[in-house]
Formats: sequence, structure tokens, C-alpha cells
Amino acid sequence: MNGEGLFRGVLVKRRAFLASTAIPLALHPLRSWLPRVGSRPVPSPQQLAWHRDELALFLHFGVNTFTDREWGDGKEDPAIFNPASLDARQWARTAKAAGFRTLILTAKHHDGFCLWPSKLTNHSVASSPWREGKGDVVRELVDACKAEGLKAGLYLSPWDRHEPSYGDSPRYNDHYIGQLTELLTWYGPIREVWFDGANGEGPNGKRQVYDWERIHRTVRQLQPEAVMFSDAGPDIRWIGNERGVAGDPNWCTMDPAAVPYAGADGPGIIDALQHGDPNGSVWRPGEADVSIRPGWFYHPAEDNQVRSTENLMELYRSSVGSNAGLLLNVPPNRYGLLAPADVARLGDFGSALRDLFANDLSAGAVVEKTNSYVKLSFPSQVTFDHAVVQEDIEYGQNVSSHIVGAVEHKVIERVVVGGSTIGYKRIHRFPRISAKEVRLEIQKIFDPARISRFSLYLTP
Ligand code: FUL
Repeated sequence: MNGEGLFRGVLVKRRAFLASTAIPLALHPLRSWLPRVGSRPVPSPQQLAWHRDELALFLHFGVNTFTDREWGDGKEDPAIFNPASLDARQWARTAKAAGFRTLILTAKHHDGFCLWPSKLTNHSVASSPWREGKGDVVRELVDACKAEGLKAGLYLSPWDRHEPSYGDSPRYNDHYIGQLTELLTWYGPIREVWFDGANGEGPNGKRQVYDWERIHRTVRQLQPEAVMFSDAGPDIRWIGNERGVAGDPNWCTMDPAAVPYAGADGPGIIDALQHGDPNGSVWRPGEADVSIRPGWFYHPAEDNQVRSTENLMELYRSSVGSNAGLLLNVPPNRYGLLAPADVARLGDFGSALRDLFANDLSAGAVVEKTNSYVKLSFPSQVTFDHAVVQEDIEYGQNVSSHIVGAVEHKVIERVVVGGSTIGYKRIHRFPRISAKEVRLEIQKIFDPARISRFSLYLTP
């Protein structure tokens, strides 16, 4: 994980270590470093629910699945879309069993082919032989989510390489809002709307200018419970890479001017997305989108390149465990099913997550808690290799530096691991250690921090 191990292995005298924490927080010298106290942004109820969901499954599916490409050119014949045994319940069951809470489907990718029978184009499932032109993948997704108690989300690519009006900005913007309106009014609750910033030229040679303000307004009006994702939020921001790795530090707050619109390019943008901004005026946490395979769409040649369970666990630590959401792409194949290798891997990932976090060792400790530290005292030595820390983000994100220390022998306190931000969740992994006393020390803050969890685990 990024930044993990900053202080790993550093030995300090117990007295010196304790001295650094003994000062009441209000008098702590680092307090003068605070740029601002109070009125820090907090999450909306929808954002809070999104944080707690942690895991979402991304489903890239469409004509590219049948052409073996990543980006279609919009000239694909709808007749090629014909999944032999599409079963959205299989997607939802697999996701649920592995602990995922939301399914996000590419209702339209850059090729413009619509997985629902849009009234605004013929380039859709209505023109394909699948279910004799009466099929609707969005409907099947939504129904499957409902049946499994999951949330449904949709990706609607603004870049459309098929639609003739693309590039004629006002006309295409009307078309796009029309498609968005279909998706957000025909299918009941949609909980995440995912906007990609890709932006090209239309057949007229002009670059399309998207009307983001109108797009966001439309979503808010039609689905007030939904969170909107893009480079520029407004609710959830892109984490700045497609490797599933959040920045260190990673703030949920952001300066909206740093990334003014989806697809904005230039110096400092990736940095702003990776790290957020401790002084940012809006709550806009990062989501890490990453694929279980090399490509976003299913390619038979990648069947033996599915990420390992250990790699997925590492992704969990570098995203959710670094204060971001994880949006893991698992693309349906040409049958319209998640491929056997992916299903097996997701099952193993779910079990590994459950096994790792099944036994919270801190349950057996006497807990001493102040504003600046949490001390766990055990009746006898415990052995652990993970620490999970959470801030109560309902009150904002405030910690910018912390360490975990352990008393291994009577007089030596060892700094096990150090880190910067905590936020919704911070997971530290380190070589096994045995101790009778373990402390979380909050070193730098913006406002007084509320630590809601300090747990220890041992990899089974
Ligand atoms: C990108 C797209 O161009 C990729 O095809 C994929 O959909 C990814 C999630 O977003 O910007």
C-alpha cells in the first residue's frame, strides 16, 4: 500500500514515544499548524452510504464483447450483439456472494450502442436478434439487483461515435439528456451515475462541448438519491488512475476548481484526483476503477490473465483501505455471463475478505481512548499483521498523520506503521507482531478527530 511502512521498523524509547502523546490535544504544539478549525465539509447521506458500501462491480458489456475490441467505432452492426444465455441474476448473485453492494453497467459505451431500447436511436438492442429485438439489458440488470438486494448504477458515455448529431453541440446535448432521462425514469432507483470524460470530434469535424451543468441538474432532479461520478464529481471523483491505487494522503475533500470538468487535462490534475485537498470546500471522495483482467471488455485471450486472489486483496487495501471506493470491473462474456475463472476468483476474494476480518482481536482488550490516542491493553500477547482505523466521517475527515505503536518488551515501544490520512477507512498491513499493548496515536489533525474504530487482525 502507498506510504505504508513509512515508520516501519523504527524503534523509539518508550518514554520518548509516550511523551509525544501525553500532551492534551488542545495544547498540542501541532495544533497551531491547523489552517482552519470548524466548518469542514461532511458527506451527504448518499455519499455516506456510498462509503459504507465499499465495493461495486463494474460491467463493461456491449458490441465490443462481440468484436473483441476495447473501443468500438460506432459502425458495428447491431446484429452482432447476441448473447446466447445472458443472465443478470448470475452477475448479481456472484457480486453479492463476494460482498459487493452495487452493479454498474455500461448502458452505452463510446461506440454508441445502447443496451436498452432507446427511443432516440435505432443503434440499440431493439435492432439486434437478441430476445428477438425485445430485450433490454438495463431492465434485466435492475431486476436482478432488486432481487438480490443490490443497488444498480449506470455508465452512459457522453462520447458517442455512432450518433450523427455528436459534434453539433446543442443538438447532441439534447440527445444525451434525452437518453439520460430514459435511463433515469424508466427503471426505478439508480444509485450511481457514472460519467466518463472522453470527448472527441463529431462527423462535422467539431469537438463536442458537453453541458455538464445541465447533465448534473438532470440527474439531481430525476434521481436525487443517486451519487454522480466523474473526474469532476460532483459527488464522487475519479481516483486518477486505473490501477486501483488511491493516493497517500487521500482526502475526501477537494477544491472544485482543481478539476473543473470531466476530462480536464493539465498539470496538477492527477495529483488533485489522487490526493484530494485537506482545505477543499467540497466532500468528493475518490473511487478507484480497475479491471479484473487487462481489458475493460471481455476478451477470450485474457481468460488466463484474471487477477489472483492475493492481488484482489491488495487492491482492496490500496483502495478501500486507503479511503477510496473500489469499482472492480468484471466483464460479461459472449454468453452474457461472468466467465468461470472470474466467478471463481470473486468467490475466493469474498472468502479471503471474510476470513481476514472475521476475528477482531481488539475485542479482547481494555480500551483507553482520548482525543489523541487509542490504547489497547491485552491480558496476554496477541499476534497481528493488520490494523484497521476509521474516522467517524459523518463529522468530517480530520487526521493528517498517525502511527500505530506496540509494546513488545517492557521498555521498548515500537512504531509498527505510520500513515498520513485515515478518513472512512485506513488498513495497514505489516509483518506479524506480538504485543500486549498497542496504541493508535493521532499526530496531526485539522479539527478534533473522532476515531470510530481501531481493530487488529491476523491473516489466517
Ligand atoms: C475510460 C474508457 O475510455 C474505457 O473504455 C473504460 O470505459 C474506462 C472505465 O473509462 O475512460
